Amino acid sequence: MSDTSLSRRGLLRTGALSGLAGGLAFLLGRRPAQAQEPVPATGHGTGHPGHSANHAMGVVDHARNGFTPYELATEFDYGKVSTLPDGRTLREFKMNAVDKEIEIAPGVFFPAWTYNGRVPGPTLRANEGDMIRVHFGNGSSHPHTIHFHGLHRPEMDGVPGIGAGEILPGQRTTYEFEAAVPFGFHPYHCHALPLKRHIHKGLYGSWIIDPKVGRPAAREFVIIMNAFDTNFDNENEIYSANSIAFGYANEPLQVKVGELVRVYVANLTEFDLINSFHVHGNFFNVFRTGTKLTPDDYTDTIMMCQGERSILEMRFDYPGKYMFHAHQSEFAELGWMSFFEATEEGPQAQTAQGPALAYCTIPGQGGN
Ligand SMILES: [Cu+2]
Repeated sequence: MSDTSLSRRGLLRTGALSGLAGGLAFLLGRRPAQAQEPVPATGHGTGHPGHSANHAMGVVDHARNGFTPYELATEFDYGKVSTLPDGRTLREFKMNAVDKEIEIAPGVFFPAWTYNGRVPGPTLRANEGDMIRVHFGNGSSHPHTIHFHGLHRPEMDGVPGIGAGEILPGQRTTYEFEAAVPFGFHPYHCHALPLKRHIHKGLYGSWIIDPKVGRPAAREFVIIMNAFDTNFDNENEIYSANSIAFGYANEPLQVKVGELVRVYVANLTEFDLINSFHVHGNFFNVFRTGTKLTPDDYTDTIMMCQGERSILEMRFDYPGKYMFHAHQSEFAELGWMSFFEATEEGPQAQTAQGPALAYCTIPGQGGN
């Protein structure tokens, strides 16, 4: 490979990528907000390349991507809702595979395959027991499928050779699930071959099945841990929470001090065996796969294989910024580094981060 290609080792060694260097500068070089005793100059911490307090060394063009990091974390697609003759709720979703170049770090473009033009794909949401129809059209240049984790008939599994099998470019199919079960947090992804390439190119997302009894109202975020092999050497160069390197370091996820925060975390990283989620200054309850209403653990770090997921619940007791990141330090340095920011007043509707509330009660469910 040439010296000028974007290699993982090269990035780690030189910090040559301005956006990543900028992100790191932001993380390493920012000054504490409150006054502190001056530290005598020793030479340490000065003159290091990349240790500038200025993190505006490049920004991702979210408008060009067609989505913002905040939207990826907080938008839910409840589908088109109707009532079946037997009284059950039917939710219909539209999913299209689209080839689309996305900017994953300032100036770093990735030729993605997407569901509905975004990576990760839309977060679909239903209530336990709803009938689900997903109308899938392949507007991409390669055969694709959607394979949903959940309970369903084999012919609706979205794998090659069974049921509709691979959907060719220009073709359509409908995946129908007689009941959204089990409640929890589940991934979906393309299962066309070669599988690792189809997943890695961006064809994945998640769906939430809310339990019939509901969950306590909370501020909710979806975090898909993913990564990008930008030079196609089967090794990732960029890591992220929801595709944008340092996306939530530059624009922290806003929460209100003391409120319940629920984070749906899944690992869809290809090429690496595991990924992990670690929060600073806090601990969370872990609901593995979200399929029970009692927590499985109380910790500050979880690790996941590809396809694993958990629902995390926590509260932030003090105002300020709380780092969260992969506890594989190398992943963190290559983009999977983020912040929650807790304030007494909570997110304000007029901020760039949109509406103040993102509570979980959904149309068709009691409490809304
Ligand atoms: Cu595919």
